[in-house]
Amino acid sequence: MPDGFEVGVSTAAFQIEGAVRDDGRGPSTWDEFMAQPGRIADGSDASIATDHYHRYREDVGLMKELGVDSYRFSLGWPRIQPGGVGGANRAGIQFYDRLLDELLAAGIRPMATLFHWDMPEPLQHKGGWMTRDTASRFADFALLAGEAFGDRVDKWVTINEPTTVTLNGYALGIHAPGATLMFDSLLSAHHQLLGHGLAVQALRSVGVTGGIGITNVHSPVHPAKDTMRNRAHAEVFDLIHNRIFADPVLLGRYPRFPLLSRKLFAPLIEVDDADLKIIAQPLDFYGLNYYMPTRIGSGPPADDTTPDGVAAGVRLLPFHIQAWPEYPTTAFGWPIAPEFLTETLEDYATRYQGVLPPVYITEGGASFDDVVAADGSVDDADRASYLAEHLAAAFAGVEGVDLRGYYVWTLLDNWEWAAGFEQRFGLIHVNAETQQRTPKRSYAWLQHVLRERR
Ligand code: IFM
Repeated sequence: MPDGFEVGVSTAAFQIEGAVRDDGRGPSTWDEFMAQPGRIADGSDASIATDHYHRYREDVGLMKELGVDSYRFSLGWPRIQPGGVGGANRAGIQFYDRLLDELLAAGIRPMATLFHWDMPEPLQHKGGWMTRDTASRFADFALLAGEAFGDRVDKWVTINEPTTVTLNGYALGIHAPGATLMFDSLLSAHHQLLGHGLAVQALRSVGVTGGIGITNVHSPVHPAKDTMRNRAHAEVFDLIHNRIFADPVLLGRYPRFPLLSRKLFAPLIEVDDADLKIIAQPLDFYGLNYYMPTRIGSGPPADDTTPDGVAAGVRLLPFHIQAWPEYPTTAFGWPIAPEFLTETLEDYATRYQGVLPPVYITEGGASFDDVVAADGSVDDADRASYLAEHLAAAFAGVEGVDLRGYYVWTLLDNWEWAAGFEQRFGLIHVNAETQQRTPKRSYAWLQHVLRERR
């Protein structure tokens, strides 16, 4: 492990906190979505989740025992600003005050994400990220958070994976808000990026002491066949998944769109230059989530399955995502391919040479069908290997990227959005009925690695 390399664990408010009706929290877009029949694979909801809201002390204790340097979590927007406008909900602020103080007392540096997908419902009803005004509302929320926690947060992430929000939430309807706008959803990408830029300005205006960045999820894209058509489709996927989110932030412009698909990208071609200036705020670091590569084939898919769920809209596309039979897969069916973490870093080194701030892998991890033994233990050797291979790739790094850390997704088995409790990514098993936490073998393995380095 390189000297000073930061190892952390990463979570998100809605996936772990529960207590959705406690202490003045308002409903969020996900509260509404998860209540709709058929949206969540196992019919579950996140109203209790892992009850972290009440058990945060125990959870921080487990992180301390694990020996991580930092903890990435998200601030629940509807907990802090229930209606999405106006002043802060005192009880919401107090919860994160307690969490931050507990972390600092445990010697763990806090990384706080402002938006990890739980938007206050009233803002969603006004169109959510399809509405330009939401970007300004988000900046107001950033201001409240900066004022309240700016003296203690070590790193701020404005938005987590705007790609997933646009593609799964607004294009395909797999995630909240369940819209199926296909390419028209690209406006939600622009508004999130604008919200990011305005939030950076807001945090700086209140003088937060921590660094500020954004987190994008990157998937290296490969054509299934080396044909012109296939390469063109892979390029479109690379644009919608990767480049339209990273280029404006790091280069201050949207990528050049291929002539034949320019019409699809119209919402991003017509944007004002002033917006791009706001989006390209100087950053202290850049967050990258890496899970898997994507292989793109030409022609519509044979069925409606995507890596995150089922979406009828994918049949309308002229391309489809193909499997990687040469790699083992996680329980989600995602290929386990650490060499593509290296390729992700190489993509960034090439594309953003000279403008890339220090990088943190803000998420990486895998879901597996863990088996709980009769004595309650979970021998998830597959997760430990996954982490060993991906951490090794991160430690090796690539030239041109100042990689400073890796955050494991995730601390606890949690509520995995549309998959409900079916996909388990945690280092710690959580019994859904008793909420009992049991560290898995992967936890013990990481603990050992972290102890050895000292
Ligand atoms: O659980 C999610 C997280 O909220 C965002 N990144 C991907 C994870 C695994 O799907």
